[in-house]
Amino acid sequence: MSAPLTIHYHRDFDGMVSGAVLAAILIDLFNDRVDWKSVNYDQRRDWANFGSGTRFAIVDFHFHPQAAYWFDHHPTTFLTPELRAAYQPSARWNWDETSPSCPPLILRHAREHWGYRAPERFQEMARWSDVIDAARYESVEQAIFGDTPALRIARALTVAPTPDWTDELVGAMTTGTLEDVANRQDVEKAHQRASRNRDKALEQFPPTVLKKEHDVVLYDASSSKIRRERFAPFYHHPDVVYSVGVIPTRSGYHITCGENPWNPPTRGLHVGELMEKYGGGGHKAVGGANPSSLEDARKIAAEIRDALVASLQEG
Ligand SMILES: [Mn+2]
Repeated sequence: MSAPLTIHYHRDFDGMVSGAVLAAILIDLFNDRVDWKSVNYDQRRDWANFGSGTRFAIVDFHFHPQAAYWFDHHPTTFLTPELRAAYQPSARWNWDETSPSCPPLILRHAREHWGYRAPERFQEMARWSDVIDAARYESVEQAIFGDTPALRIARALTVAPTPDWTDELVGAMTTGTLEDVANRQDVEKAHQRASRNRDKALEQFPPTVLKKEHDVVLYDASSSKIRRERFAPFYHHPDVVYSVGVIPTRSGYHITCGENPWNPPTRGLHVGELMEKYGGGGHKAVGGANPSSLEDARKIAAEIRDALVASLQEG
């Protein structure tokens, strides 16, 4: 019998569902022995030796040529051109950067290559993965206050009590529904704590606003005392088209800029390309940069705000 397979999954909602779905499929169809463990960005540093001497799979994370199974949807999945060249779609590998999240492509692959029929609970998890990973919420209220089981779990993840907590939840997802997982006492407790953080963040946002004019809101939330809620700018200012802000990171400051998903620009700039001018990047709708000082971050955020206003006025 072959060695057990470890599924390394990205530690977020769609990564966890990906891990659970692949584990259940491999157990179901191939009677494989599997376990699972989250992978994080620090592990990219020695990527060539990742998993060395073990049998492993990777889901919702960077391509690795030794992976027995690999599935991802991130456009940035290949760390080098050599790794890009080493990838070919196969019976065990698939990459689809058009997929809003990773689980649907695993389910599709399993159906097409292995004749797998996914139970409704996995289809439900895949649908919510798309909503959460691609921020396809119906409204800003749903993004912030939505309390379906998937959204409760996703919010609970923001206050994970230990790094391996997600491994336990992935295990629960292999056998239960989203509702079963969301109703666990530890998830409920984390969700309550995360909801209190959210309420605090919403309360703290208004005084950070520096300027709100011409459909763009500019804010400075660089103080480490300010809690962050990703969509707070659009909750308080649903009429704006863009938000630009400065926020703290573990080691410095970050400029974050994005379209309002519920009031997007009719034309508008490519935010990621705008950020590239400042050493950052991103997609059309959202991007960021990490200037070297707070002073630079503030100056650049104001410049970006001006560029967005100008682009909207060109209309
Ligand atoms: Mn992910």
